[in-house]
Formats: sequence, structure tokens, C-alpha cells
Amino acid sequence: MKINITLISPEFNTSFFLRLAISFLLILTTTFHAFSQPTNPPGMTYIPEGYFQMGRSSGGEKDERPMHYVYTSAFYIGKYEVSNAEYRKFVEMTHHPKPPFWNDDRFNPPDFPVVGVNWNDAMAYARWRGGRLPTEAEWEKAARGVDGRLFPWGAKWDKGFFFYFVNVYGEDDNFAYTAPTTYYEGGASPFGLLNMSGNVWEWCLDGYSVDYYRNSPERNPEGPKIFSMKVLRGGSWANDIDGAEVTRRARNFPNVRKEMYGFRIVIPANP
Ligand SMILES: [Ca+2]
Ligand SMILES: [Ca+2]
Repeated sequence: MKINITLISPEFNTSFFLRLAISFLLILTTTFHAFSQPTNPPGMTYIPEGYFQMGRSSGGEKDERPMHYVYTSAFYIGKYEVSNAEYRKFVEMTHHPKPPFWNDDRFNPPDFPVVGVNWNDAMAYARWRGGRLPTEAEWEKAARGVDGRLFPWGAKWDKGFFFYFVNVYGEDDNFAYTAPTTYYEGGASPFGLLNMSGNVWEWCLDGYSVDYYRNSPERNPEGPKIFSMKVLRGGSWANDIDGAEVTRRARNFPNVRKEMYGFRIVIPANP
């Protein structure tokens, strides 16, 4: 008795396995693609790698010149300054010392930026969140994008002469001291970050040197290593509008706490 064991024809067989293999590859590719897309950590904004114009070619202070092209790798940066509510979680979980202005009603609402933190406090918080402070280059790129503007929203008076888009000193901008970190959406940077100009000065990772731009590396500069003062950026509620230009470079010692000093954090995208 003859038994036919060829249940599937050779043609069908090849075609079936080819289709199966292609389907498998497609699923694999889609899955990999999904995992390789940047997934923003909560409250953070993705800034792609690439060059931008750092500093300025004229005006401002000597330390803001010359304008030069700088490359940064991709990173995530806080859309907002770190708030009192966020910093409170850190203090409660780590027993890190409380900021000195926490009993001051002008500064302590939960949704307002934490102030009175020094560079070391800011770094401790950033590390607790799995990140660090932004380098000056990262901060400036996030604040102005790639077109060399001097304010996050564009040119100085692009938003008119009323100040409902930035918290500075002595203007009708709704707040005499700090303002909520989510306020002033009209002054958002090209990447959608708020209060890069004004509200609180923001500590950066870098040490400060007046002539750093004359010899800084083109890719991912991290500031001079031998200087003891740290950079602060963006101006605050205690500065006028010109003090809130995104090229302005303030500095202070890493142990100084002031009621106009705060920060936001960075998490590298490809650590
Ligand atoms: Ca103000
Ligand atoms: Ca700010």
C-alpha cells in the first residue's frame, strides 16, 4: 500500500515559510523601532543632537563673545525649573537640608521654583533624579534653538512692550518675586521650555572663565576644570529684561544660596 507523505506541495512550503520569515522580521523591526524612539522622562523635553550658535558677535558682556558654533549630543532637559513640590520629595526621601527660604511665603508655594539652593544642592537633586545639571552649551541651545536669537521667544520686543511672557524686575508681569514654573507660556523657547529667561537664575554644570569661548572645544564643551565659580543662566525676577538675555553669563561660588537662584536638570539621551 502506497502512502503519500507529501502533505504540502514544495511550492506552498517555500512560500509559506518565506512569508512567515518576513512577518517575523517586520514584527522584530517594528518592536526595535518602538524601543529606539526617544521616550521623554516625565516633565522633560528632548533636544536633538547638532550644532547651534553659542554666544554673540557684538554687544553684551565680553564673556559672551565671540559667537561660535557648538555641537551637543542629544539630551533631555526639564521643561520647567524644578519646583518646591519636586524638591520637597527629594528632601523628604534623602533628608537633604531644606532651603533657607521655605518659610518665606513669597517663595514657598508648591508650584513655584525652588530657590535658595546652591550648586551642590542642585547637583545632589539632579543625581537623585538620574541626571545632572545642564552644561552651559546645553542650557543655551535649549533656550534659543539654532537661529542665534537673544531671547527664548525671539527678538526683545517680539511679544510687545507688556511683560506677560517673562518674569523680570520692575515690569507689569503679574509677579513681584517668583512665579509658578508653568507660567509665561507665551515666552516659551523654540523647544517649548518655559522661563529659560527670567523667574530664577539657573545653575549650570560648568565652571566659569571669562575667556572660555575663545578656546572651548567645539563638541560638548563642559567648561574649564580649574575654576571654582559656577555658571548661572537666564536672569531672574530681580533683573531687568536685558539681564535675561540667553547669552548672559552670571557666576557664583558653588556654596552660595540666594533667593533668585534655582535650576533645572538634564538627563543625557545616550549616556
Ligand atoms: Ca516680575
Ligand atoms: Ca529661569
